[in-house]
Amino acid sequence: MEDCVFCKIAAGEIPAEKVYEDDLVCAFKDLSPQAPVHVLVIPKAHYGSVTDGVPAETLKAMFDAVAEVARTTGVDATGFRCIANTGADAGQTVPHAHIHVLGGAPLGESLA
Ligand code: IU
Repeated sequence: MEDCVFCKIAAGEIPAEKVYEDDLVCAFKDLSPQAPVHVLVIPKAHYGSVTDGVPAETLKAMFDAVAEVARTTGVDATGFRCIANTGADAGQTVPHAHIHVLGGAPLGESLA
């Protein structure tokens, strides 16, 4: 989608520190990390949120990417949090579906 920052990151038009990529999804380090490990997993195609008609195959690819990121960053051993802020009350600021992967330290009540 035109003027969507995450579409541009997925397309490589805006630089980001990508840590995983396949045909359907990519994952990159959050610009403003809220934990030692803070990665965003996004579909390459544009959906406004995780509940905006994302096909099952893409949702599976997103969670497979979460597992892969957790494994490669090591947080699978210590625990991590997945957050998908959806809509205004949740504080979603970027209207492109994404899952935050947070870990690397005890997270307490912290929310992305
Ligand atoms: P949220 O769930 O929509 O609130 O999260 C959006 C996240 O995207 C937030 O943590 C930002 O720091 C992050 N982000 C980014 O990593 N790179 C960007 O270019 C932009 C936002 I815009």
